[in-house]
Amino acid sequence: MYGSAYIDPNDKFANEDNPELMAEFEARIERGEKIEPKDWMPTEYRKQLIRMIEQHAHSEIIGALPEGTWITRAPGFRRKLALMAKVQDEVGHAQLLYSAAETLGKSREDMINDLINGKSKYSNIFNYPALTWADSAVIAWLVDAGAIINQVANSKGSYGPYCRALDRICAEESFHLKYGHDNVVYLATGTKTQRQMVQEALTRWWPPLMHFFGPSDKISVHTEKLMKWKVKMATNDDMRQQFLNMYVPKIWDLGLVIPDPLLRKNEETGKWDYTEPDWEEFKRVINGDGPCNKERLAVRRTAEEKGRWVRAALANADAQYVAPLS
Ligand code: BYC
Repeated sequence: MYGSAYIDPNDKFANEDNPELMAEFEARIERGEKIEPKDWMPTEYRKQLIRMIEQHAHSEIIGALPEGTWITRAPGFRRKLALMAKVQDEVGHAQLLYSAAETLGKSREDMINDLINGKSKYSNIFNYPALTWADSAVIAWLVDAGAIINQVANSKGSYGPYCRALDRICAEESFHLKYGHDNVVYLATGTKTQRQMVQEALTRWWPPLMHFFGPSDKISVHTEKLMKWKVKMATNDDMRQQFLNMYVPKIWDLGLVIPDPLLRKNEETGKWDYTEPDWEEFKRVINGDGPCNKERLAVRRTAEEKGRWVRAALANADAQYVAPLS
């Protein structure tokens, strides 16, 4: 139904682990070479990449939903156009990432099924509602900022198709960031009601933003292996620190209050001190029990069902097929 991957996942050679091949593979990574789809790679590297790229792709299509609900209610035509373009970009990012994951041997159909059946994860942050226009502004500024920090780092990684997709995504995200910043500045320098609205949105999104970079390094499961293979180029805590370093001063400049009484730059360590995020809430949300998980997956299931005839028509799977009129 979907375009299929060109690599054969049943190819024994492609999946078999072998010490000599492993040594050469690790030497290539050490030299900073890119691994390409038809190159030998260890099974675990392939599995980890599929897991991470697939989750990233799901995050992009699910991530289009909270902001997407504001397209019809955007304040003014220019903002509506800009938001439509942004949401369309996010869905395009998912397409790039699904294609990158397919090169590793998992079909797009399997990935989508795993998403809608709740087997695959996607970013915690999109399981919260965008209650006001200011929420969409905070997402576009700060969630995209967090995403850029993660993606710029990982675009220097070892798997060619993922790195090339990230390069292209980052170029588009940098426009999203400017769009989001412009919206937040407008509200933060506006009327009392507008300032209050953006403050409330920031207060709502701060805890999920702190979760966005993943669990602290002390409890992260995959970081060590992924960094060894240069799939991940910075730890979760390093990315969180980089985000705080770049964006806390900008948020404070706007007169906004970050809802964390412990947040401050520690002059001795050169790092930001902050309240430890609630990792129990994080676990609940990423395992399907956040405020909007059910709603988000229901939308994807509906899209999947309603889009079936389009994919069938495109694949020319059934020449007799007649599209429903309503
Ligand atoms: N949310 O060992 P760890 C966007 C899971 S979209 C959910 O540290 P890892 C945008 C993790 O999967 C871009 N789950 O994991 C779109 C693992 O569980 P499993 C979003 C998370 O992989 C529209 C477990 O926790 N960015 O920006 O080493 C509009 C242990 O974690 C999260 C990406 O997807 C999370 N936040 O590192 C606007 C980036 N964090 O799989 C904006 C790609 C952790 O063992 N992903 N988990 O069951 C990554 O870079 C890495 O996967 C992470 C986590 C840094 C997120």
